[in-house]
Amino acid sequence: MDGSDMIARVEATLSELLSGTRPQSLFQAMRHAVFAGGKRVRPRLCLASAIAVGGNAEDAIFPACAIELLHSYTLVHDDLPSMDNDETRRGLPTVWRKFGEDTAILAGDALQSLAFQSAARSPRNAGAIVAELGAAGLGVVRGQVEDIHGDDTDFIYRHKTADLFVAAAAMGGYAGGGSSGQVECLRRYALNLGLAFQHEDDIIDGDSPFAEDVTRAKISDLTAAALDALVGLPGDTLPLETLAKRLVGRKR
Ligand code: GRG
Repeated sequence: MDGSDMIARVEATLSELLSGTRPQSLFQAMRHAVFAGGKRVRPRLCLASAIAVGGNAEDAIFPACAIELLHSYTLVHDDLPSMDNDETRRGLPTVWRKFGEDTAILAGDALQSLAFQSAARSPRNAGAIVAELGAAGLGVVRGQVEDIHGDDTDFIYRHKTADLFVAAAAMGGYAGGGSSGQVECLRRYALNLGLAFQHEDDIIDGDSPFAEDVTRAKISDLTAAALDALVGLPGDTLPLETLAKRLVGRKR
């Protein structure tokens, strides 16, 4: 099965996980959050990490869905009036704008719970995968609080953005049956890629805290460090290499 087939499997599994009907507004809000055109970066990272340790991407489908569900919850809550107060995301009304603030809070909560249910259904190493997801969930909140109330850019990027990348890769590594040393290599890859991704996001949004040439140099160094971390992994690392190259220089 190639990469697009595997992402189609993730989409189908997400649909199944989100197929609840009652209360209708809750599930509509959750589906709006998950099926509104996200790039699926974290699930791709998770599946490709299972392959990089010599495992099977199929075993990483539930973890891949789990990390996308957690990511979706963070976006729903980040858009709320009490946080970023955003009215649109991906060219569509945000969940709170379309379904109300109360439903958006609850839809985010429910997406997070569903993420843990999905992680627990991993056919291999479910306990480690659930723990990894929990660490990322705490990490992203630490990053968000620092973003709202502090000013440590390194801390914010490390936790608000890179923690979910690190968890996606580690979860894929565990699902693929990787050793702890191999999972460490995946974490190093994902940390550097996550930081590069955030710097690229700043350029796309035009709000980089550094001059553009400084940011470009950082992205280049971080991408090189990410690729370097893959050396020695026992499986096919091409999907992770391709992902890194695509994310750097992307348009959205
Ligand atoms: C509310 C706990 C909590 C956390 C919010 C996700 C987040 C933290 C804030 C959103 C704003 C932001 C710039 C986050 C950094 C990570 C990032 C660039 C998220 C967007 O990820 P993409 O580009 O989104 O993968 P798509 O739309 O493709 O799913």
